[in-house]
Amino acid sequence: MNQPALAAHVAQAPEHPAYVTNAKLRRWVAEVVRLTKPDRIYWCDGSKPEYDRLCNEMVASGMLIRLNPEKRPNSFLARSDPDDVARMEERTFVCSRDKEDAGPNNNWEPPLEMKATLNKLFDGCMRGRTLYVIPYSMGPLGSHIAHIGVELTDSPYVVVSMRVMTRIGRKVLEVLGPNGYFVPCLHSVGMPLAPGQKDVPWPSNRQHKYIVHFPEDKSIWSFGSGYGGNALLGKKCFALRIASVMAREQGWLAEHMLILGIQPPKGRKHYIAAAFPSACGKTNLAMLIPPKALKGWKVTTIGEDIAWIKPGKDGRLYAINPEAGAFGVAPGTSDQTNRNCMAALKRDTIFTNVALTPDGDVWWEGMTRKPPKKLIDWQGRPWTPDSGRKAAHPNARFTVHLSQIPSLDPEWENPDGVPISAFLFGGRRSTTVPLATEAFNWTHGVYLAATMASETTAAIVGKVGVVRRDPFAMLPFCGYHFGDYFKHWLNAGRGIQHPPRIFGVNWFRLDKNGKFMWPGFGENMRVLKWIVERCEGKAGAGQTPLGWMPRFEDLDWKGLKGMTRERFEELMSIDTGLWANELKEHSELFDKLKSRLPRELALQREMFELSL
Ligand code: O2Y
Ligand code: MN
Repeated sequence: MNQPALAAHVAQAPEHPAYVTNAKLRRWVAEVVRLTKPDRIYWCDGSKPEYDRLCNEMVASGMLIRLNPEKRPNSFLARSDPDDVARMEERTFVCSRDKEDAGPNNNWEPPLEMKATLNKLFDGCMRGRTLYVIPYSMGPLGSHIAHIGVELTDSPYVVVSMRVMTRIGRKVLEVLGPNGYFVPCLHSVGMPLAPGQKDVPWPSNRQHKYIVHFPEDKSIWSFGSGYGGNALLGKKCFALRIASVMAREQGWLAEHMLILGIQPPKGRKHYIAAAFPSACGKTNLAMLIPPKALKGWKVTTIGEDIAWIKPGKDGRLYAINPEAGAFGVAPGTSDQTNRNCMAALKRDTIFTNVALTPDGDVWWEGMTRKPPKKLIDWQGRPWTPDSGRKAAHPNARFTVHLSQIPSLDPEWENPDGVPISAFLFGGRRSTTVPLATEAFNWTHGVYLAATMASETTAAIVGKVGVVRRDPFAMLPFCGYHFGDYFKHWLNAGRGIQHPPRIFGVNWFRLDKNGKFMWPGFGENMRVLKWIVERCEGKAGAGQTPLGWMPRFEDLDWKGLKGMTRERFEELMSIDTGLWANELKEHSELFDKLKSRLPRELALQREMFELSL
């Protein structure tokens, strides 16, 4: 029986299903039950009936709204607390024993003090609720690149989301076995219920929020938020912050990268892993549809957010997507910007903080040119186009299984991963940074990635349009000192026989009139084609102080109107004044990291300065 009710606040170990053979897991669950004092404990088996039952329970409790089954079969809308709408970087901590190990890129508190704070907050925090045990695998079950985590949570929304985003349940425990290693991930919305107290649709703790990582223990504690990256602990917390620490210790890479396949009309398929900060259109790039004029070129999707990359026996790097679903930003997604994604969202999708149409469907800004005449907004209030506010929250999300994406690559679950031909690094830069560059060599590529930056958008909390240095798009996600992380990357390239080539891109440069100079979306295929051809030694490039750059004649312009040689040259131009300022900012970044900055990168900066 997989559903024993737990007598409230028992002091002894709770019952567990017979198939739970891992003694460490049983002990840890018992310990957490004693601390958090849930009314019930439930071991998730990961089945579809379990998913359906939990969704129905949430519909009954008001946490989910079932969408019109004729418009969006098996799909739901959740409305979060207005205070709980995004990842909270200022409440995210990496608590290594030595502060220096966490680096200036992380919030830090001494681990013992943090554990004392958390123990107080977690004491009795699940009263009146169910503790769900979610065994999950990041990566295909049993893959040598995959790792197992177990999340304990009091949120059924987290359970159903984890079933979409990862592989969960009994099958994971079979792989774990009696002695297997797992990352313990403890999560609570931080809102216990007194006997008879009515629950709210989105429980969370308005006063205390903590998303905490202990890199030496490899454990995660998250309190107070039920949203996204704060609560689905397999994603940013495990697959990036903790995994980046594991990767450094074990000689692999855990990266904030999409993985896509590019099939030329003739010849072999290439896989590219690409890092972009949040709000740079990563999901759109991962599901790109090439322009018809580039006949025969195809793009396939392996992942749209995270890559785990390990060296293969043949001297190449191999990547898996550790996730099984996408938790993507809804606003801006449309048939024009991402037709594959819109097709994926037609059914079996959990939407969070989007608007509801009168006929029980969803809508968000950018989905259609004209908004519907009437909606219910993300906070449940009546909305019309002249309300003067957004109908969907700018960080509204969809949670969808990757198998629903039409462009999914047949190799997406290959336990050995796919071989990576190139790494791509990009940011949202309205000035300064040209459309495309190729690094001269691995060290130069690491410099390019270490110094990348992006402008903030409305989807990121804080000021809009501010340039933020975001090395490797890992600023909020690297679980240790960035100086050590750069060193690890330098070593990763040296240790392999066939390192991927490294490229930088910027789709977002504006002209003097504030208009995008590059059409973006499917047209990005022209740059991807050049990258693949560079990997095959077929495409030309010009040498510049920034690296190798495509000249007008190096890109395929078939079918694209309006890109003249002059316009292209403006798009590729290097303004030495702006680059002098850029180099100053590189120095400022390196100064912050100087105690652990690899010398090679400081030298690279000096050489760059001389070449400008
Ligand atoms: O706001 C959140 O909780 C989600 S953040 C996120 C989600 C999916 C993919 N990427 C990101 C990100 O911030 O990079
Ligand atoms: Mn991301």
